[in-house]
Amino acid sequence: MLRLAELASIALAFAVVLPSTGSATESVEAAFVLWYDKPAAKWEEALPVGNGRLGAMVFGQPAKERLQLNENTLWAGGPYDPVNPEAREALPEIRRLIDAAKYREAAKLIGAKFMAKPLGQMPYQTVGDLLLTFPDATVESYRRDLDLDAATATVSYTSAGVRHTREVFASAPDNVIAVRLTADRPGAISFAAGMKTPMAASVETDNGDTLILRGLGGDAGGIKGRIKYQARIKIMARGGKVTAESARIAVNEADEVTLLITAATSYRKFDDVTGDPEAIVKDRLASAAGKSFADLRVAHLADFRALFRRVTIDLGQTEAMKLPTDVRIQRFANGEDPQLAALYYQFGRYLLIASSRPGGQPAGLQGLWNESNNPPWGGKYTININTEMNYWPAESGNLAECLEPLMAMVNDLTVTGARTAKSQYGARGWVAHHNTDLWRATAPIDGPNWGTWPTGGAWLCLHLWDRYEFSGDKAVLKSIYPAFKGASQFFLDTLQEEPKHRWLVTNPSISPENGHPFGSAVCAGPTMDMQILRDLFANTIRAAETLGVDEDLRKQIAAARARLAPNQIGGTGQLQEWLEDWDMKAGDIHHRHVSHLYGLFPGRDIDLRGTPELAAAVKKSLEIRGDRATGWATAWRICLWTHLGDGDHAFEILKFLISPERTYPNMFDAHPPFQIDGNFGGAAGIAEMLMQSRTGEIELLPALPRAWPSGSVKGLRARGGFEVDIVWRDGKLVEAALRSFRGGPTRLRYGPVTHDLKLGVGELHRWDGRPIPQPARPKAL
Ligand code: FUC
Repeated sequence: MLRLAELASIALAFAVVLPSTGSATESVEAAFVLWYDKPAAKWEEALPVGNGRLGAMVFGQPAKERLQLNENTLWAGGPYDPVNPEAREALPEIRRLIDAAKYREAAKLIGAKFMAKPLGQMPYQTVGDLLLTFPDATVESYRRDLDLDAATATVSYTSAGVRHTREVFASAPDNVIAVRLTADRPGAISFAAGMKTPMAASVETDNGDTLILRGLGGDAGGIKGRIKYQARIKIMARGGKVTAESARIAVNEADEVTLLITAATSYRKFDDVTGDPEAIVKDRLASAAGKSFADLRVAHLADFRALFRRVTIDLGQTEAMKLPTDVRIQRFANGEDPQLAALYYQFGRYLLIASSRPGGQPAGLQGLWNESNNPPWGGKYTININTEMNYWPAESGNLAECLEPLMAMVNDLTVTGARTAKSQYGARGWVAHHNTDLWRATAPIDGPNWGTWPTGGAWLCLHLWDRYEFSGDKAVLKSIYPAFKGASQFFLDTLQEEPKHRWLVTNPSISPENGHPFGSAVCAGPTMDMQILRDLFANTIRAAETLGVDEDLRKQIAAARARLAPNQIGGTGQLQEWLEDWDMKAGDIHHRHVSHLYGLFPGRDIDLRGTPELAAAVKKSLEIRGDRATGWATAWRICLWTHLGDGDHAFEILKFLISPERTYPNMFDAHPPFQIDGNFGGAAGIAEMLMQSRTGEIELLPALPRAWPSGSVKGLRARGGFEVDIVWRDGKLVEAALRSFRGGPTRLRYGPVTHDLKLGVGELHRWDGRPIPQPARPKAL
C-alpha cells in the first residue's frame, strides 16, 4: 500500500480525478469529491445538495435531468395532539401487571388504552421533481461529481462535439438552489422544463419564464393536511429564446442558462401554519435573480466553507482514489483505500451542513432527502437512537451551529411533552416517547413494543448538555436548564419502586426495541433507561449548582439518582439488558439495538478506566450481539468498539458499513432502505477512533486502527472549549496541538501517559505524547 511519503507521485497520477495536483495538503483537500462515469439510474445513485431547508437529488441524465426537490417543513397533517385520554386511568393497572410479571397482559392493556390517537405520526413528504428534457443524442466522456468542499454537483458530457456542463448548488445565504447550464459552443442549449409530483398539486407558468408548483401536504391517520406549499423556478437564458408552453418552459438555442429554484410552506411553528409560501418564494426569487450566478456562488462558497473547512483529515492516500466512488465502495473491504474512510467522514459533515442549519428543521431519518409522500417510517424523528445518532459527529466535527435545529426541537418538545406528561401520567415536566414529527407529537406510538418508552426526551437532553460542555458557555447552560429541570421533574413524579430490590425504575417501559422472553417487550427499569436517567439527573444537578438555583430540587434528584437500578452483570458475563438476567433468552440475542450499551457510548456511566468490569461486560454483550446489523446499528457498534479502545475491531466493522450492503453508490447509508443515521454514526465512529473527550480527558488516538498507520486530522473539537490537531506516523503520535477557546484546564491522554495543563484564552499548546516531568517539589524546611 502506498503511503504519505509517495503522495507527490500519486498526486500526479490523479490528474484526471483531482483538479489540484500540488502539495500533499492540497491533494488531500481536492480528494473530497464523489464521482461517477455514468448517470444515476436510481434515486440512491443521485447526488444530494442542500442548504439546511431546501434540498435536491441530482441525477445527471444527459437527455432527462431530474432534480428531486425537498423542503423540510413539508409534512402531512397539521397541528394535532395525540394524547390518549384513557391512558392516565389505565396507568396504575399497567404498572401493577408489570410488577406481577404479567407482561403480555400489560402490553394488551397498553395497546388498548395507553397508545397515542392516532397510533402513528405524520410523514415527511416531497415537493416533487424538476424535469429538464433535452434532445436525445449520443453522449461521450461523461462524468458527474459532488465536490464536498464546494458543495456543488457537476455533470458534464460531450454530445455532437459540444461539451455540456451543469452545476448545481443549494445556497443558504440566498435560500435558492442555483443551476447553471453551459456549453462550449454558442446557441447549443435547448430543453423543456416541467414539474411532476406525487402530491396534490398543480403546475403553471408565470411571466413566460417561471414555473410554479402549488401543493398541499397530505392527510394522514385521520389528521387533515394543513400545509400549503409552493415551489417556484425562474429560468434565465443568455442568448436564444425562453417561452412558456402551458405548464412547461421551453428554452431554445441559448448560450447559457441559469435556473433558480426555491420552495416554501405555510409552516411557522408546530402550532402555527399561517405562513404565506407564495410571498416567501416570490421574495427570495426576486432577490436572488438580481444577482449573477457568479455572485450567488461566491456567497454560497463563503458560507459553506466557513463550516466545512474547519476540519481536515488525511488517513493516507493510495491508487484506489483514481477509481469512481461506487467502485471504491465495492472494494473498500480489501483495506487498501484509507482515503475512502476520510471521504466518508467528510461526507457525513457535508450532509449535516446540508440538512441541519439554524432556523430549519433537524435532520430526520433521511436527512432532508426523500422522494416519497410516505417514506419508510414516515421519514420522522425516531428518538430511540436515530435522531440522536444524526448529531453524533456534530460537536467533535466542529459543526455546533448544525445542532441548533435539534435544540429548538427539544424546546418545542418541552411544551407538547408537558401536555403528554400531564394527561397520560399526571406528572409535572415533559416527556417524549420514541418518535416525534414536525408537529412535535410526544405520546407513545406504533404499538406497546415500540412506543412504551418514556426516555426519548431525556436522551435528547444529552445533546444539549454536550453543547454546554463543548462550548463551556454559561449562557448555553442557562438556556438549556428549563429542559433539564422539566425532564427531571417528570421522572421524579413517575419513577416507581420495583418490588424485589426497591430500586426506582421506569414503569412501563421497554428496552428499545428488543423483546424479552415473556412474549412482549414491555417491562420495568430496562438498563438503558437507568443509564439515561443517571446522565439526566447528574447533568440537571450540575446545571442547577452552576447556576445557583433549585437547591431543594437538586436534593430530591440526587436522592432519586442514588436509588436507580444499577448496571448489572449477567451469568454470561454480559451487561444485563433488563433488571433480570434475561439476555440469552431474549427475543433476539443479535438484535440491532444495543440499547443497554448506551452507558458506554454515547452515555457516561461506563468507561474503560473508570469502570473496567462494566466495560468488560459491555464487550461481552457486543460479542454476543455480533458485528453486523442495519446501517445505523452497525455504526453504533463501531462507536462502541472505539470506546473499548479497539480500533482494529472498529475498523473491521467499518469495512462492512462502507460496503455495497450498507452503503449505496451515492454513499448514502443503507439500513436498508436509505436511512441517513448510519452516515452520521459512521462519521462519528471515525472521529472517535482519533480523539475522544467523553470522560473529561482529551484522549489522542484512543482507537487508531493499524490500517491507518500515518495521517493527520485538524480542527476537531473537544469538551471544555478546545480545538485539537493530531499528526501520527507509523501508528504513533507525532504531535498534538491544542487550542483553547475559553481558557481553562484539561487533561490530555495518549495511551497510559497523561498530561495536565491549563491554557489561557486563545492559547496554543503542543504535546508529543511523552511524559512531562513534574516540577520538583520544594523541599520541606
Ligand atoms: C427504529 C429501528 C429501525 C428503524 C426505525 C426508523 O425503530 O429499530 O431499525 O431504524 O427506527
